[in-house]
Amino acid sequence: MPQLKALLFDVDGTLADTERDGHRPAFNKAFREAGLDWDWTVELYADLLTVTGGKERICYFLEKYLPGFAPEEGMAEFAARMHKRKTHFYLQMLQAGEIPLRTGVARLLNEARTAGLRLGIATTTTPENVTYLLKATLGGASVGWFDCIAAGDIVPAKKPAPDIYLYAMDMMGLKAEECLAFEDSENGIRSSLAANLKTVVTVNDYTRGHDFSRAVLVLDQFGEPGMPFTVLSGDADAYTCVTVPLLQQLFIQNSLSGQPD
Ligand code: XBP
Ligand code: MG
Repeated sequence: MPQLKALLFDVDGTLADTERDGHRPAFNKAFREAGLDWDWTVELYADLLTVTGGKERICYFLEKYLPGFAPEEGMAEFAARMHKRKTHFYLQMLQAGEIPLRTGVARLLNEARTAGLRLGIATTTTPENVTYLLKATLGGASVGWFDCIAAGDIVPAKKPAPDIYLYAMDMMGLKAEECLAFEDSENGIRSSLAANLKTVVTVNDYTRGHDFSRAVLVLDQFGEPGMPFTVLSGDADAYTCVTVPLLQQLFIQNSLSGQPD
């Protein structure tokens, strides 16, 4: 009988709704500080999110929307310099407690730990962004709840490549058949599926229309007792929020039916 051993979480959009009111304004602050009048609006950012990684996103923006822009220092150096300042502003927001966890995340992490499930992170964002988010929302000790925080440039290819999930599983000594992944976006689930991981999705406003046809379950949120999730696709039985028994049930059903192949 297959046994669920670990939960592997994406961060941006999954643990917290970080993009619209977190990363996006932090990029804008960095541009303004540098004397640039670029404004990444909520609408424009939907397109920019098709590229994962902040430095990669800056380069994509320049190539597509400002093709004449040629910084003296070179594109990669310019993007890295802007991104460093963007990270500074983003960390300030985290430290100020401006970015909460999504509904049900803290409860689920606690329940998973109590049940003896191992926890890991697989994200394209910068490592400090993860540790600051965890410390600000769950306390300093929470960083140690995760056996591996796989983040950012530690792998050569970011999502949708499978590299970050493969790296996390390698570090944790786990096989894909022993884990469930949690994602919120198409780039994210392409990455987890390419790493052969059964994947649960919680959507957000930027990702509601993405293709999640190969997810084991798609929800609007993890939910809480008294604050039920809405099932967008898949079968959550009689459950109304994501709990360890629901995850174990999904894991066994989908292991037997050979998901995600
Ligand atoms: C998240 C990202 C990140 C963040 C910004 O994607 O693509 O780039 O938007 O963080 P996912 P950085 O949730 O699929 O991991 O600026 O630190 O890259
Ligand atoms: Mg995400």
